[in-house]
Amino acid sequence: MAKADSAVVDSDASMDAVQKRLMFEDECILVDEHDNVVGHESKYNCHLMEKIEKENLLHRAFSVFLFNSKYELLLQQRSATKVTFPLVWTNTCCSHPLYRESELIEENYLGVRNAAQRKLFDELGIPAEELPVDEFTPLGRILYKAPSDGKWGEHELDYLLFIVRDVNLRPNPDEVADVKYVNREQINELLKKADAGEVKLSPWFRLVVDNFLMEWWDHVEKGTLVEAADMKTIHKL
Ligand code: DMA
Ligand code: MN
Repeated sequence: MAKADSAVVDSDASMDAVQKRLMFEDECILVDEHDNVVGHESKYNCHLMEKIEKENLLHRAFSVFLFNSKYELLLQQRSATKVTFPLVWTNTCCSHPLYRESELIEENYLGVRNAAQRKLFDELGIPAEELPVDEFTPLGRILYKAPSDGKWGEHELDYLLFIVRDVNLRPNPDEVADVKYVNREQINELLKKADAGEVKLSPWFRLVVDNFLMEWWDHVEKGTLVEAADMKTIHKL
């Protein structure tokens, strides 16, 4: 076995069994920089930094921002067993639409909405009935690359979905270490702590916070989210 291959196998041996299964079962959607579907690839390969760099692999993703009726944002801390970005605090739920018919539907962003509904149940135990797919408002798309550790990272075209809804939570410990609702002041405190190195935030959450979140939060409160949507631009951040 070549040296590089044996290194891959060695570090995979310590990977959490649930996360490892998803790495091979989940088939992500490959896109070009304009979000045209160009193929599919395992979640495992899509997140290997070496492969991302060599083959310029870019995959489609989504990030949900869920607010309650007090307009507080639900954050999650990723579980310690996540392969990428363990224990970082981030927005409500993130994952990938998969290369399957129901999640490839582009009309009305239905594929991404279906994937969001699926993962909000898997990660946070929120029943699908509490999250009708029509209630997600897609606000924009960002394209970013971020290393996690030496081997793993992200290179995604990420759909940002907002939803205002009171829900019942049953977080799945395989995915989520902790959850909390935060208001704007609490987000600002969290940013200060992150800047001081006291907590870790995910890179994509930080990009959304720094570029869009406060303005979009105004729209959440005014009930004017659709006015904030720009689904034409792909923001390269
Ligand atoms: C991937 O999230 C998506 C973004 C926007 C980073 P993830 O690593 O939580 O995916 P999954 O829940 O499928 O492991
Ligand atoms: Mn990803």
